[in-house]
Formats: sequence, structure tokens, C-alpha cells
Amino acid sequence: MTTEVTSRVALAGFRRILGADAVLTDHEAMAPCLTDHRKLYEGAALAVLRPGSVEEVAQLLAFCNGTRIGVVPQGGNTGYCGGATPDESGRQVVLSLARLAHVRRIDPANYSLVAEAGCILANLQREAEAVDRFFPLSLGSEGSCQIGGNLSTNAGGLNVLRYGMARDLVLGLEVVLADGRVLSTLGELRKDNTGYDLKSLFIGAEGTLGVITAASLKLLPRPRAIATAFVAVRGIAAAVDLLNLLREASGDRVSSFELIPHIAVELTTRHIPGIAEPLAGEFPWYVLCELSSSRAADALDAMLESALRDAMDGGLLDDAALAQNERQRAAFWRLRESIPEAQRIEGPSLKHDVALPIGKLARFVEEASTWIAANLPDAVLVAYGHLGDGNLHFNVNARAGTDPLRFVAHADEVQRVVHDLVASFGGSVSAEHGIGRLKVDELVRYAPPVEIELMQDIKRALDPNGIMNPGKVLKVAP
Ligand code: FAD
Ligand code: 2HG
Ligand code: ZN
Repeated sequence: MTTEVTSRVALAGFRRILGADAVLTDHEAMAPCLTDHRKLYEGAALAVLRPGSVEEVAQLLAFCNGTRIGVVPQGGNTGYCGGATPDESGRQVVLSLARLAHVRRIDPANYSLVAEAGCILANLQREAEAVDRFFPLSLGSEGSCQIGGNLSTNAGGLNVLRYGMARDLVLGLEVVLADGRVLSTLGELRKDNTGYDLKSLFIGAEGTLGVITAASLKLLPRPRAIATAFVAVRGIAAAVDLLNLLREASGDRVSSFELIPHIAVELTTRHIPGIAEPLAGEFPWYVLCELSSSRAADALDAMLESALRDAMDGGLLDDAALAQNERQRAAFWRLRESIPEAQRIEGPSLKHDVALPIGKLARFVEEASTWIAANLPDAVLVAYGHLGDGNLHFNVNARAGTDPLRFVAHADEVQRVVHDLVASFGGSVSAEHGIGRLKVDELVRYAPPVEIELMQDIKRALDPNGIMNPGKVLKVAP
């Protein structure tokens, strides 16, 4: 697709398949789809395509495969690694899933739901609740991210400790392959050992192997008892000990365990209206923890209070506030979920989404923050995240008044130091946000060569013409 004429032919093909209204070419209409949430990339596109059915997606991919047009699937466009943004060539198309947004089936007796890829995550949570069930995937972006995007990034979020990553909630998938064939494993079975687990290939593939058009998802019993506390812990090692103590004391009812540094409390209270300090004193590290149970009769508040008292006696914490009602619980969570936004308002930040064996988190933070303090005087460390999963957002913000361009110029150097340290601790340089375009080189650097070779083999087998999200995840197109 390099000439004016072939672009015109392509656009005519898209309009034939979708009708003119679902083919956006006007720059203003396309603009929101051509950049990523973090504004790291600014791409261009031949068109933004908005199919309204699986058949239309299939016809589009068959057409793009035949004409070698790169296809960039896009969900809610909240991804952190530039995976949903087209490159700068203007020769790719963005394929928006927004119009595939129906819940096809919901079966409370089977604890399952079949949803199209464009369903907004928060809507699925509500659909489940309406039939007295629970869909546990929960992230700060749930009001705009889509289930197709969640599965394509294998999203994590706030409840992984209890319920697992997005992958763990999938019973089946419907996927349009690069050549337009439709793979449907949309069954609602919990047991199915008939051959290779093909659906797993597309989960976390970030749109490089096919387009997810629908998913069959697990539902769970709805939590009916919840206890939540905001706790000032005596450091990260103490937080890990507290997690173990709570798991034991509660019969493993801990569903969230989030680490929050004081700087994050300061940023959210300063930048986000209506957020207040949960505790009177000032402490370096906090944990937002939650116990939940599907048994209404479980006395979780008493259980949590007694466990926290033991932890205080054992020197793990200095203070704690138990949410007394739903309003207070929501306020604690609002603080936690607003940290990325508060960080964004504060100014440029260098983000590192890393995972480590949980017992090594404290030493990692100590070593990495010592390096930051010694080498980046303009930086403020904002390290927070899903401690219960060993997942830290080891983010570094520019100190107020720092020249943003000068600060961001350190990104590669800081990333190398942080990621090398993560690797030396046996960790991962992408815990939950994926690879996208941002971490393509990092994947090559840290993944064992055999893993990369196998990924390339799979890519070649499923997408021999390299049309699916070119340049994302894997460096070289087939
Ligand atoms: P997009 O950004 O549109 O796309 C992401 C990738 O998936 C791209 O590569 C795209 O090509 C591909 N894709 C999208 N839809 C499809 C499809 N149907 N078929 C094939 N490929 C597709 N992430 C976490 O894991 N945990 C968090 O706690 C978390 N919190 C966040 C909080 C905020 C405030 C924000 C802004 C983001 C957060 N994220 C988090 C990141 C982001 O929300 C997730 O990665 C989310 O899963 C992306 O979904 P999306 O629909 O926006 O996907
Ligand atoms: C979260 O946990 C998200 O809030 C965003 O994954 C993390 O902004 C970040 O670095
Ligand atoms: Zn996160």
C-alpha cells in the first residue's frame, strides 16, 4: 500500500465491506485512535475501521491479508505500552472493536458469561452483579478498557492475588485469524482437554496473532462480606510478613494487598479533588488490604481487626484504619486507583512495571532506590503496586521544577539499571502491562533465545504475511 491509487483501492474495499460510515478517514475523527494513553507515540493510519459483526472483522482481515495491510486492533486504548497505536507510516489500519459490545449469553447456574470483545470491563462487572454473580477482574481503567483489550494484554489489576490474571478467567475465545478464518472455542466448559489449548495463544498476544471478537468468561459467587483497611506498615519486608499473617489468620480470604508509599498519598491528596489522608500521622509505607468472602455471616471486620492487632504487637505496623462503611472503603480505593492520574498530573514519569519473587521485593526496592537517589537528584520515587502479586510499579517522577525533556532523557539509562536489577533477582520486566511497542527490545534482551524463537515460529504459523499488529511484541516481522 504505498501509492495513492492503492490506498484508494484499499479504502474502497473497506467501504464495500463495512459501509462508508464505519470507515473513518477524517483526521479529527481518527486522532484519538492514533495516539496512546500515555502519549508516548503518535501514529498515522489509512483509516480507522469500526466493524459491527464478527463476519465484518473476518472479511476485513481476509482483505488486509490479501493486500498486505497491517492491522492494529484497538480496544479502550488504555494500554501502557503503545500496543494499540499504529506506526507512523500511514499504511496501517486501526481496527476498533467498540461496536462489538454485546453480552451474548449469561448463565448464572453455570457461573459463566459470553461477551463480545468491545464490552467495557465495568459493564461486565455490572452484568454479573445483576444476576448475583461476580466478575473479579478490576483495574483503575475499568470504566473505559474493553474485555478484548484485557485479554489481549492478559491484564492483572487489583484482585489477582485471589482470582488470578485475565487469563485465569477465560473458558473460551472467539478469534478471527489473520487470513479471515474464525476460530471459535466459545464453549462454557471448565474441563476440556481435547488437544492443544489454542485459546491461550491469543491471551496476552497483544493483537499480534489474531483479533479476539468474543470470550466466554468465568463468574464467581458474589462477595457478601468485605473488610478493608489502610495500614501504615514498617517497610516492605514487614508488609510481606503482614500478608502472610493475614492469609493464615483469615483462612486465605485476602483478595487485595496493595502497597502505597507516602508520596502517592501526598500526590493524590494534592491533585485529585475529594481525596483525604486516611491516617492522621505520616508514615513511609502503607498497605491497602481487603478480605472478602461469599458468606455474609463471615465476621471479616473482627477477623481483620484482630489480625492487625497481632501484627502491631509483632512490630509489623504502626497504625491502621478499618473502613467503617462502604463510603470509607470506596474512599480508600479511590486513593489507590487515582495514583496513576495523580502521577500524570504531577509531571513526567519513568515507569517500570516489574514482578519479583515476593520475598525479594524489599531488597530490590532498597537497591534500586539507592541507585536512583545517588544518580538522579531530580527524581522522586513513586513505587507502588500489587504487592500481593509481587508486582511493583517502580515509577520515577520528575521533581517539581525539573526540565521535563532533560528528565525524560534519562529514561533508557534508568530502565537499563532497573531492569538489569530485576533480572538479577529472577524477576520480570513486564508484569501486567505487556510488551507493545515500548518493550520490544527489552523482550529480546531478557527472554531466553528459545522463547523468542518459539514465539517467532508461532507468529509465522498464524500470521505468515505479518499483518497482525506489525512491530509489536516481536521485533522482526516474518
Ligand atoms: P488497548 O489499549 O486498546 O489495547 C491493548 C493491546 O491489546 C494492543 O496491543 C491492542 O492491539 C490489543 N487489543 C485490544 N483489543 C484487542 C482485541 N479485541 N483483539 C486482539 N487484540 C486486541 N493494566 C493492568 O494490567 N493492571 C492495572 O491495574 C491497570 N491499571 C490501569 C489504570 C489506568 C488508570 C490505566 C490508564 C491503565 C491501566 N492498566 C492496567 C493498563 C490497561 O488498562 C490494560 O492493559 C487494559 O487491559 C487494556 O485494555 P484496552 O481495551 O484499553 O486495550
Ligand atoms: C495500576 O496498578 C496500574 O494502577 C497503573 O497498573 C500503573 O501507572 C502505573 O504505572
Ligand atoms: Zn497495576
